[in-house]
Amino acid sequence: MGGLLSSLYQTLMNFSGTNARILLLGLDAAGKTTLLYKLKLNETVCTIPTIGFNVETVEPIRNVTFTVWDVGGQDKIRTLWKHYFINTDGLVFVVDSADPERFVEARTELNAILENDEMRGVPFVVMANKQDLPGARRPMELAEVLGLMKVKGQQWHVQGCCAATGDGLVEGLEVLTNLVKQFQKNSSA
Ligand SMILES: Nc1nc2c(ncn2[C@@H]2O[C@H](COP(=O)(O)OP(=O)(O)OP(=O)(O)O)[C@@H](O)[C@H]2O)c(=O)[nH]1
Ligand SMILES: [Mg+2]
Repeated sequence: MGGLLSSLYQTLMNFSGTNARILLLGLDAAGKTTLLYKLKLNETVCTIPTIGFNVETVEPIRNVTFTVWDVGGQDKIRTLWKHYFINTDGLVFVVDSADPERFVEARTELNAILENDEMRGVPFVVMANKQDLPGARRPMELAEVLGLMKVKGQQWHVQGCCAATGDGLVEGLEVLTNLVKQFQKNSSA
C-alpha cells in the first residue's frame, strides 16, 4: 500500500510539477550572481559585488521550478545569510576552485550554514566554479578540502562548473532537483 501511495504521489508530482526555494551562497567573488544570470538569461552578465540579494525564478528543471535567492557573500554581509534559511529546499554553495587560499574560509562558512537548525537535512550541491582558470582544483579535491565526507544527515553532490560559460550548471542542478524531490517527499511524510 505504501508503495502504491508513493508511486501515486510521484505521478502527481510529475504531472503538476513542483516549486523549490533554493539558496545560492558562497564567499564573495565565488561566482554566484554570474551563475544565477547564466541560468536565468543564458547571458554572461558583468557583475558587481552583491549588496543584499537577487532573486529569480529559473526555467523548470525536470518539472521543478527553482526560485533562487542569491545573497551577497562579503564578510560583513554574511551575517544576513541566516535570515534566508527558513523553508529552504536546497542549497547551492559556490566555490572559486582556483582560489585555494580561501578554501578554509569557504569550509568554515559552509559548516556554519549546515549546522543551523533551519538547514537540517537540506540537500546541497557544491559548485566547484571557475574550472576554466589555470590551477582550478578538481571537484573531488574540493570535496576533500571542504570536508564533505564528514557531513552527516545531508545529501550532497559536488559539481565542476564554469558559470561564465554555463558548463556544468544544468548538470549540477539536475542532481539537486533529485535531492530536493527526495527531501520534500521525506519532509511531507
Ligand atoms: N574565469 C571565470 N570567472 C568567473 C566565473 N564565474 C564568475 N567569474 C568572475 O568572478 C567575479 C565574481 O563573480 P560574481 O558572480 O559577482 O561573484 P559573487 O559570488 O556573486 O560575489 P558577491 O556578490 O560579492 O557575493 C566576476 O568578475 C565574474 O566575472 C567563471 O566560471 N570563470
Ligand atoms: Mg553577487
